[in-house]
Amino acid sequence: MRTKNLLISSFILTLFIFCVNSFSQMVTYTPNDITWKDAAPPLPPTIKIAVLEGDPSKEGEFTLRLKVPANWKIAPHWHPAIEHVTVISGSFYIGHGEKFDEMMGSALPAGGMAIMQPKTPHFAWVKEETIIQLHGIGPWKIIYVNPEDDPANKK
Ligand SMILES: [Cu+2]
Repeated sequence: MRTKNLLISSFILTLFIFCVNSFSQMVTYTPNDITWKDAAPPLPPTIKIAVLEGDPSKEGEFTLRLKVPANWKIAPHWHPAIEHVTVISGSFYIGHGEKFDEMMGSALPAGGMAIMQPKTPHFAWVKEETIIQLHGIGPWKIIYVNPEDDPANKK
């Protein structure tokens, strides 16, 4: 009887571990599952953020989405690690360089993508509300070319 109970409890435990592992091995989101929060520096507070995978402030893979309001722009900056930007909705305008210049940028429509190698200076802007997805390897940081552009330095 004791052996039978032990067998049943170890079976239940195995099933439980299997279920927990299955959940962490596959995560799915529908657009309605995504919870938006106000962004914090180094992002301006007008942006909404949703972290889908990992913790961008820590080491390791992360995936996040940013909902950017119409007529927003970000000053020239770079990231310490590779960054992948995928446009989910709207249009994202992005340019390469240390000076903000709309003539030096190009539009990425929904479905478009940009890949920035570490320390590549770039700037971006939108005309309509736009959602982008960023994925890369943390810790994710924004280093502004001009530190006064960093929302963390503004009072
Ligand atoms: Cu960037």
